[in-house]
Amino acid sequence: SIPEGQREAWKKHSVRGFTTKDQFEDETVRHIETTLARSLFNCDELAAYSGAALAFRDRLVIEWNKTQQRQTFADQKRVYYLSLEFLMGRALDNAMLNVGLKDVARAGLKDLGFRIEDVISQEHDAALGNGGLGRLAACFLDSMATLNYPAWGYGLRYRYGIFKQEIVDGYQVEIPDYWLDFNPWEFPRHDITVDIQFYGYVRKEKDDDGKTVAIWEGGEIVDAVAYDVPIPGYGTATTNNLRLWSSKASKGEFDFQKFNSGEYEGSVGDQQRAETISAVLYPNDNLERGKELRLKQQYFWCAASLFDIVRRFKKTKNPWSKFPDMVAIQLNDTHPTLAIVEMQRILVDIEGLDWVEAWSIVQGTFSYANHTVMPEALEKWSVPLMQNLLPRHLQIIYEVNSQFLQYVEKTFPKDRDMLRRVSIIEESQPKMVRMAYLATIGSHKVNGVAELHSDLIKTTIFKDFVTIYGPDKFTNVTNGITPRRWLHQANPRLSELIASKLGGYDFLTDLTKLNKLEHFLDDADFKKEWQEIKYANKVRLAQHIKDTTGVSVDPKALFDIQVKRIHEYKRQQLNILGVIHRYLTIKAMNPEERKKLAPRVSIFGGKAAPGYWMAKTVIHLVCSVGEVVNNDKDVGDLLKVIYIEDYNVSKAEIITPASDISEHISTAGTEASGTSNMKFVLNGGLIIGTCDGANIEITREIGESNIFLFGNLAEDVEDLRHAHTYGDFHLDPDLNRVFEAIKSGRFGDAGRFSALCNSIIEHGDYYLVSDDFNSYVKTHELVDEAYKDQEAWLEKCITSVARMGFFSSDRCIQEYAEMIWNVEPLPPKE
Ligand code: GL9
Repeated sequence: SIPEGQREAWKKHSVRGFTTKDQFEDETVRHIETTLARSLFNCDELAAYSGAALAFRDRLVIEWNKTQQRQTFADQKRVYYLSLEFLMGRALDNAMLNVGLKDVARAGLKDLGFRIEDVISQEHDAALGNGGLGRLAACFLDSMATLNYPAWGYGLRYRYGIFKQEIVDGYQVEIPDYWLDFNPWEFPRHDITVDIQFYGYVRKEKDDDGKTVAIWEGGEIVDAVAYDVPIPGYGTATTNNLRLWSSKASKGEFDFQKFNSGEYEGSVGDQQRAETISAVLYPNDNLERGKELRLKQQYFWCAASLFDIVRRFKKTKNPWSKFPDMVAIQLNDTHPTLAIVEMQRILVDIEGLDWVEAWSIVQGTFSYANHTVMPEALEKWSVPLMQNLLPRHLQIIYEVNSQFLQYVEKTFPKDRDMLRRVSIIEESQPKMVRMAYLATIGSHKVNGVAELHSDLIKTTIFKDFVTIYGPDKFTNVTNGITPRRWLHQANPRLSELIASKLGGYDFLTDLTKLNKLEHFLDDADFKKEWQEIKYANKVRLAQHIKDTTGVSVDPKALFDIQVKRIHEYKRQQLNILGVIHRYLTIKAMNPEERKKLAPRVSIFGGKAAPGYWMAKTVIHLVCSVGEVVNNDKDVGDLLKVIYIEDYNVSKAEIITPASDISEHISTAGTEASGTSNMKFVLNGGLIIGTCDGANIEITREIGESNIFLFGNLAEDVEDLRHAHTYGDFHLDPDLNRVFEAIKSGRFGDAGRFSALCNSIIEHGDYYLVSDDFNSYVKTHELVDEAYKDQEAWLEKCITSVARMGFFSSDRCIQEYAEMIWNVEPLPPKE
């Protein structure tokens, strides 16, 4: 650091960042003119965005540096959140709001000739995630910073995020998302590079004390380079760090031999192979495919993060036994489970601790959140694959397993089959490593993400582990969402209206304060304004629909929205089959009957994994039905069917505030939590949903009369499926009518939809579409009825918002901090 004598000079010149409109304009124009080399003659909206982003970035960096210093000197426990996905969305709007300078920026940009909305919308979403799991990680980062927790995120810096979706002739087409052209929010740290080893072999050797040590040699080395992203808290100076690793050919490895001998292409090829590791986000949601490159990604990221965490710990000069008192590592699903093995390897092979001591440090450090019980999503890696890529790690896994099984055998000598059931190694052909078991054994706490889900994991996938460890190792932390992005940023007018009634914006950091809104249920002006805001949000969405699809929808109609990844268990097929039923019903009505109907707009959105044919068929069916219905003169505005292309975080910010009702209709027991259900209700929309995931707790909080629940319960699903398999299956008659219409070619070539129809009619209806169809249709009739009474509807919406306090990710993070991580906040000095 700088010697005492020169520090005054530093302090004098130290950057402070703007606070006034004038200073904001100074900084923005300076960046446009010098950093970007543009002028007032060629400054378009993108350049204005870039300039404003750089001005805000400067401000963030100042507080970021201070926060990092404070956290280093504080010598207290930190949290590391390991996630393969961070679905951040846009950063500028969020930064403006979190540092409290959006109004300053709006006025400044206006002076410079720009509308702030146009500038903000220039930004490319940071889309390093698939869906709920990645967005949860992003909400958690916001809450951890807002609550002043010393917390870092660790992830991968994918060159390509989730693909962009285009709908061409009613089919999904995937376009690569190259998003790094201009990204002012990341800081490359070329000095922070970690060597990551793959392949090779393990040699055993006796050390000086005669102890056998394992030495992992050979193979190849790839460099992990750190890229840091500042994460500003709301209403606090705390600015945490998200560190993303990028892969690069190691300097040592770059083949100069080839290079010099004229094999230029070969040497560039090596370079590219290394860079492939962090090149692309796997686009699957709730599905594992077991590709070697994916395992490479996982190890690359875990090893780099662990090296970084250990290096930081070692600087504190604490003994190893203190590691769990200084470090909490949270695993977002099983994707980072190799971090457990890597930690054990570092402690035993490199630091020379004995096995048992090392393992207790590991268990004290890690905790694991499970996000799904669906069998096809549970990670398993083939033993031969792991043997080849990570030979030493596989040995460690076998050793962990052997000690665990010895313990189980001793403790439960009567249950011989238990060993087979709980073994980390599945005795299949080839053998497989069960990552969820490894994560459970290596952690001190395991949690589910909503009450039902946390109960389910204890009775299904982890049943034996509850017997082995006792129930206390397993707990629940119900998911949450950040009210900063999902209310204040997405719905600024509603946020402002609420603030005007509650006397300020305190509810944004203590969401339970919303409950005071119930006092205003008789306030006519308040209600009128509430309704106007909802209408304006619908007008905005209608405009977006018009601009992108060419279809006009009436903002006065009931907007019925289902936006999320397309998956059979989420049952978009139930929704569209219900829409067809509605269409057939309208067609069969006389004009008098039609007049009594409440007009509807059925809105769908979401990406299908590129290899998931059934999901793609659902998209095609929705588009095909839209094509017919939207052009049917008999129907007019009574029904419109819309597919919104390329659903992502920034689209969600437009869509969520515009719903009257949203659909969360998964087969009971399949959706671990869902988080968009929370977002929609927080924005004054009602829900039609099944008794699944967080819907159940939402119902408990807002009251049964404020939600439209339908369908079979989780506890009955198994029996129903069993019945189907043994021939006890009766296709719902209304649903049969819908299938007849599809088969008759009314929505285009029926052959395209036969697999989808047959999965329900002939192949066991695994997701119980037919079993729930009648109750679904009936419940939609209740929705229609309820919507006719606008006054009562509005009351339901306001009451629901007032009772949503529980679903803030702040509450959720506090539960993790207190029950699982045992970390304290570190607020900035005033
Ligand atoms: C998910 C669950 O399916 C959701 O119900 C849950 O809300 C989120 C967050 O806990 O996690 N698990 C999962 O694999 N995905 C989820 O959304 N899918 C991805 O986003 C990859």
